[in-house]
Amino acid sequence: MPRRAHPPIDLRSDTVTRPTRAMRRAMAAAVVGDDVFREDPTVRRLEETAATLLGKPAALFVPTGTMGNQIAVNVWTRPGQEVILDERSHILNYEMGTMAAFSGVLPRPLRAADGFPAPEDVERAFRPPVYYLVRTGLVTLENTHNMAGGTVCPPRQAEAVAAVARVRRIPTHLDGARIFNAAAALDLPAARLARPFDSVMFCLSKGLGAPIGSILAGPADFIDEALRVRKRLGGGMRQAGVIAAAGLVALRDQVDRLADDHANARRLAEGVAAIDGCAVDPARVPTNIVIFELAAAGARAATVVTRWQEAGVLALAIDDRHIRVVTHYDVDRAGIDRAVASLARIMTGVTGKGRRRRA
Ligand code: TLP
Repeated sequence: MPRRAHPPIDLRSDTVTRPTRAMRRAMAAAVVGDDVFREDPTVRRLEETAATLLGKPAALFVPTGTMGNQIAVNVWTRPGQEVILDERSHILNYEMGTMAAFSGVLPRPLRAADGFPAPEDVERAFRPPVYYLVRTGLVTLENTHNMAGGTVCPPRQAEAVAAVARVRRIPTHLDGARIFNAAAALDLPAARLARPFDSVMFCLSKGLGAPIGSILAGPADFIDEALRVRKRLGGGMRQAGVIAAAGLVALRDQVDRLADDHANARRLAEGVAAIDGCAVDPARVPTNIVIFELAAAGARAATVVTRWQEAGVLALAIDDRHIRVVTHYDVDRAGIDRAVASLARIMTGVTGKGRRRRA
């Protein structure tokens, strides 16, 4: 096997980031206690910091984004109710049917081009108040929207969706796994994007680079109940300060550099758009996720991903024609350029095309 000049360029997800040196130092030095007794000072400090950043009264540290979302679904709903969400949302597609299995609720998926249902569509999805019809228990939005390509919800649209729910006293939850990416793209505080929603989840373990952990934030009585549900799910952790310490560093050091990941994603999209047989509109890449289409006849995503991997670049085939790449702080601009150059060579092999089009 020839030795590779560079380590692999891992663009499968921003979850692959490894803790920074500052995070490892903070983890080693963390003051800890038993968090099931709520005695871990580092966890409590992280929860307070996160609540403040999101403009919510309280917050809870949870092991994963999935658990944070599913706790919210469980606390807000009753079995037999419907949850209104986008048809490509993470809660519906990538959380293993937990809303049905654990909370006994039905999804009510809506279609939306950018991943954000219009307030009129949400309004239409509410059933008339007739006793024998199913009731809506929760409305959720995802921002940024992963499978729509890291799209950012216009704040007015989020406010309008939350407003139609509020009129009917239906709670709202934001899957804000990448809310800080949305905030960076809009140059607004995350609290502004969280404001319309009763509860919000965000991940420390994605672009912010912490090794483990997410935050669920909302009203104090909601978080009291969320604490019980977290324990029920087996998410009560003990000396969790060792990981919360990394989360605190993530919030201190990593938020302001997310814009670099966005610039790299745009650069990657521009490079990919210039390759024959690949299609993506770089103007529609606002954050760190690029989903491009294989437009050339005969090109299959799985084949291209395998060849790219052989060349040292990791990406995800999301269906037969689409490939997702995600930028993060472990891949710099030079890595992005190498990834694009290698894709151009592969596309030449796959389609006989692949030459870079002249601008
Ligand atoms: N997303 C992961 C995969 O599960 C797809 C990724 O690589 O993007 N909400 C959103 C919008 C997410 O993108 C994810 C993870 C989650 C929730 C769940 O977070 P975890 O993986 O911590 O359970």
